[in-house]
Parts: sequence; C-alpha cells; structure tokens
Amino acid sequence: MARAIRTQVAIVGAGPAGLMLAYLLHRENIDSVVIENRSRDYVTHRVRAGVLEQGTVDLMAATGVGDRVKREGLIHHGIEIRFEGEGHRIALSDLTGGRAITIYGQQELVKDLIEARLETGRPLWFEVSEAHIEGIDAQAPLVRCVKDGERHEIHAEFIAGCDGFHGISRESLPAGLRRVYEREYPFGWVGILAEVAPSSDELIYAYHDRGFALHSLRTPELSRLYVQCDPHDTIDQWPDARIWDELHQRFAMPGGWVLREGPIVEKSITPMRSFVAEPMQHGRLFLAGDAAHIVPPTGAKGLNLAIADVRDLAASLVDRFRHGRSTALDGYSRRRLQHVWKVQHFSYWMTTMLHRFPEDRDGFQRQLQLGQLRYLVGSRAAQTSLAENYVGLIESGPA
Ligand code: RFL
Ligand code: PHB
Repeated sequence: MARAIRTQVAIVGAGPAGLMLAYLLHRENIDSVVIENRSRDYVTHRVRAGVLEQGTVDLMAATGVGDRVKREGLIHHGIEIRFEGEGHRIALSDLTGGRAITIYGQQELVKDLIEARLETGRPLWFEVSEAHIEGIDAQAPLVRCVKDGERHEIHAEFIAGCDGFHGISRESLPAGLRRVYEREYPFGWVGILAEVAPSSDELIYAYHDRGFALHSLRTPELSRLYVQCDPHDTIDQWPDARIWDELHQRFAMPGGWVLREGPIVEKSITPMRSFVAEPMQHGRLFLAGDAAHIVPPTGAKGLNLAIADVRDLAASLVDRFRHGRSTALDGYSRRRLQHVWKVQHFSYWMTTMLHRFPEDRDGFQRQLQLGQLRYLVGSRAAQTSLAENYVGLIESGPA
C-alpha cells in the first residue's frame, strides 16, 4: 500500500528551478511537495554555475532570499575578451544602463533556497527513488516515488518537472507531441576549482589556437578555471600539471600576465550541447530549467534561464489558484520558448566564436572567428549586444 499525500503542486527536482519555484509558491500561500533523488549533502556540494544575472539577483532580493547573495556575492561590471595576446574589456554596466552580474556559486544559492524551504515547514524530500509521473491529461495527476523504503503517492493539481537534463519529467510528455532540437559540440570543458586568489578582477574569455580558456572565480580566495578539451577525454588524461600548462599558454600576453596557481580542490569534464524540448507543458505537467533545455555554458545562462522559467511558472500558477484564470498558464510554453531560443542563440554565438573547431582543417572557421572578434572589440553596437545578453535580457512577465 502506498501512502497518499495531497498538495497543490508536486515538484520533481530540488535544483535551482525546483527550489525557487517552491519558494515563490510558498510566498503566495500555495502548497507544494518537492522530491529530490540525491542527498542534501550532494546537491549543496555540486560545483556548477557561478554567474548570476541582474534579474536573478533582483528576484532573490525582492522575494526575501537575497540577503547572503547581497552580502557575499561579488558584483562585476565588465568582462574581458582575450585573443591574439590582447585583452579587450566589455564594459557590461556602462553599456546596459548600470546592470551587472554577480559571482555567487550555484551551490550557495541552492543552500539558501533549501534553508528557506525548511523554514516554511513544507515538505522537501531528499533521496527519493523511482519517481514516476501519471495522469497528466486528467484532472488529478500524481507522482509516485519511494522514500525511506516506503511507497508514496503525491496527488497534486499540477506537476512541475524541474529534474534537470537527466530527469524523468520530459519523457512523461506524450512522445507523439514532443519535439527535440539538439546540437552536440566537438569539444568539452575541463573545469577546476583552485585554492588561490583570482588572477584577474574580472572574468576572462580567451580565444587561442590551442583552444578556449575561461578565468572565473568564486570568492576572493577561490579561482574557477576552464580549458577546452576533447569531449571524449577523461579526467585522468588531465593531470593538474597539464591543466596549468594549457591555462598558462592560452592566457599568455606578450607583455606578461601572471596566472596564479594553487591546489586544485575540484576537477571535472563537461560536454557541451544545445538542447530544447518542445512543448514545455502538456496537460497538468510543466517543465522548467534544464529538464526542458540545455545551453553550452559559454554564455553563463543555464541557471539564469532555469530561474526565469520558474518565475513565469510561479506567477502563472498564482493566477490560476488565486483567480481561477488559466490564460497565463496556457501560454507558459509559448512565452518561455520565445525567450529560450534567444538565449540559445546567444550561447551558441559565444560558443562558436570562442572555441577552436577540430574539423577546421583549412582555417576558414578560425578566420571567421577572428573577424567576428575584431568586429566585436571595435564596435560599440556589437559590445552592447553582448552586454545586454550577458547581464540578462529584460522579459515581460506572463500577465
Ligand atoms: P539541476 O540543477 O540539474 O537540478 C535538477 C535536480 O533534479 C534532481 N533529479 C531528480 N529528482 C527526483 N527524481 C528524479 N528522477 C530526478 N532526476 C534528477 C537532480 O538531482 C537535481 O538536483 O537543474 P535546474 O534546477 O534546471 O538548474 C539548471 C542549472 O543547474 C544549470 O543550467 C547550470 O548549472 C548551467 N551552468 C551555468 N549556468 C549559469 O547560468 N551560469 C553559469 O556560469 C553556468 N556555468 C553551468 C556552468 C553548468 C555546468 N555544468 C557542470 C553542466 C558551468 C558548468 C561546468
Ligand atoms: C563559472 O564561474 O563557473 C562560469 C563563468 C562563466 C561561464 C561559465 C561558468 O560562462
């Protein structure tokens, strides 16, 4: 016998999307149950994104979960694009009427949201297994799962699939209605976290004949660095010395530039892909975040897009629960996809401009990339376009 529990919204996945949705709904007095297949410890230690758009930070601050990001987040007003041994600053804030990005680790945001959730006293279940969605075409959908060895049935009015790229929600949409768009790139990133003060005050995106490199940070004591690699490489092919050697070469400047080295405390390889599943809703199931779309990380957009999805979804659900209106909810997928494709384009553009393509035998692509980069650093219009995308395009809400 399964234990039955009733709620207004069943949320699958306690990543940024699921937790933020739960939090926004709670603020409007809407009940939810959040289920997560990993442990609390695992989700709060998973090293991923680090760049928050202005709109993401504004939402956190406006809704009461922004105290720590306001205190500890590092505000950046520009980024550097480095190629052919020269650095070029893109003045993000000057070009966007004062908007900026904030450096704050995704796992910090997840920690803040978990604490906010636990304070509400509403359910957040870790380490559940066998999650399964049923009845999305009916009035009363449900999520089945196993928790502490016991079967549970979560009966909800709506289900939010916030379970990331490898989750089960997307596959719960009828196969005949689903359409998937996908590109895999012929490269990946080796990412490291190093215990050393950042070598630069701002992020550096470097284009180099040996491949792309990115200098980022987490705190004044912790650097985050990435190097382009083959997507089939394994992490043992990248001993620490090789990573530092590649980073030194790719960031090198003729006048000298010092990359500080420190102990590597985390290291992993990420493949790069663009992916969109349409539609993002069917019946009583709504997808948000990586469950519906993946962008290559070069534009620093994935987490921000996940937050933007649930901001819209929360407002649409509030409209439905408070006022009985379904118009906003009905238009969720259409509105989100319009925005998602803009962000896909920006992420694709940054990725294809900045990475070396292994199949570029005659160097045609390389010449195009250099042409694009020179245009970018010489044109205020092009820089404004990069800047407004990077700090986050302003969207109108569901209303
Ligand atoms: P998440 O974070 O993957 O959360 C989904 C949650 O669902 C759980 N789950 C399940 N739970 C229950 N039952 C199941 N069957 C389940 N299956 C899965 C998972 O355990 C997980 O906890 O998705 P969400 O919430 O949509 O958030 C998306 C972001 O995590 C992602 O887009 C970003 O990390 C992408 N990203 C970046 N985004 C940015 O905005 N700025 C960046 O600077 C940035 N850098 C990055 C990145 C992603 C990276 N990697 C590792 C892919 C850098 C890297 C290296
Ligand atoms: C990061 O700090 O992890 C980071 C920064 C910028 C990106 C991707 C990742 O484009």
